[in-house]
Amino acid sequence: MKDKVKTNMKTAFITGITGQDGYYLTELLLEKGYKVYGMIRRGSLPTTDRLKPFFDNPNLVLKNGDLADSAVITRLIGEIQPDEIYNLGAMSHVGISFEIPEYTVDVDGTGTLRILEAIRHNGLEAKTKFYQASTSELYGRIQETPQTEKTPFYPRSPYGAAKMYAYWITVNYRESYNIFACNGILFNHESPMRGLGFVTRKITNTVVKIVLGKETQLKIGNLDASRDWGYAKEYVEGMWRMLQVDEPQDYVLATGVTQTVRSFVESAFKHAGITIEWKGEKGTVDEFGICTETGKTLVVVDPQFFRPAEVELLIGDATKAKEDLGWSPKVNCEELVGIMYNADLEYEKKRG
Ligand code: NAP
Ligand code: G4F
Repeated sequence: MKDKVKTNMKTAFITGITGQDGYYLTELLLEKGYKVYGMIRRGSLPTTDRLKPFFDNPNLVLKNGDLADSAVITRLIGEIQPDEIYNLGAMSHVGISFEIPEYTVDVDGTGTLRILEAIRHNGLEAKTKFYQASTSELYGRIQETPQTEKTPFYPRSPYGAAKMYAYWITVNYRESYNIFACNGILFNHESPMRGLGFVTRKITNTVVKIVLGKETQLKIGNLDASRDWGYAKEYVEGMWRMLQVDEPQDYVLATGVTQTVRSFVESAFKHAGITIEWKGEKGTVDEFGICTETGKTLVVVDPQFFRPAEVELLIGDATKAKEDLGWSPKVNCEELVGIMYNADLEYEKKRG
């Protein structure tokens, strides 16, 4: 019986396992009884902090590698012979992609090709299912609202352009070699596991630090950008479902509701019992936010966070995922702010 369980155990290979989505996907797949192999990069400090809760689980195996290294990817996929590959690894910061564009296309674009070629090289076309972490950044300067799987792409950053290559090479390998390969076109999804460089986590973490007296101000970029923000834990369930259906297809995952950065800021301060009033000229570097009770300036606009080209508005339509996969998100943005704020409060109190 024990052997039978082992034989039926599915094997997944995850790139980007140390990131936000890697954490939640690992949790989900281990709960489902998968053997999970994750590719990690060597850093001067450990990169595996998020995965600590799973360190004792014998079904999690971590292997060194990099999306820039085809030899390692080909070897690992040959050794592991995975049933499912989730390609979450990426230089995922849109703003930073303007500073390191060539590296971004190598990892986010060519890195995807390296995995698809490794599937072919190892003769795994009929066995291994492939998930590509595509993004709403593909829509960039949006061509219609809301955005669906059929909306034309118009990326606005080196990151978006690199992910556009990854999107199409995934479609191409599905059509050319009959690989079960899907793109999940995921709109922004956040959580307490979100990196501190992304706007939502930066906001909840800084607001908590202001409350605890560790910081005095939130320095922010474009307050009027609008995003369709969902909860990451729910989105990894959608990734998994994409690989469980009969036909490989591309799916949008989104909440269908959009909010400005400005309203996210107001909402995070509201959780701290602080009401923000905006002063100065709206939408300029002269705008700032004060606490209505104390008159203190708590939010300032800092142009270092502006981008050479901006994606102003994203709002997704996930009807196809609802109909085919039975996937629909439950946590709304207000609840998400609460989840992140409370987690940051615990985190910052522990750090002292
Ligand atoms: P994240 O937290 O920034 O994690 C990125 C992961 O990629 C980390 O594990 C990172 O490893 C790894 N990575 C970076 N460069 C690599 C390289 N050269 N080789 C191998 N691995 C590398 O991102 P996330 O939010 O979890 O997002 C997961 C994926 O979904 C990314 O591809 C992202 O572009 C895409 N996506 C995210 C969202 C979102 O809203 N979160 C929406 C749409 C699409 P280290 O820990 O070593 O840096
Ligand atoms: O949180 P962000 O950096 O996320 P962005 O650019 O939307 O990208 C994220 O979502 C994509 C899905 O659409 C993923 F593909 C990508 O990997 C990443 O996870 O910025 C959100 C908005 C932008 O308009 C940005 O200009 O917030 C604006 N913003 C304003 N002030 C800021 C800041 N962004 C950051 N990171 N830091 C600021 O201080």
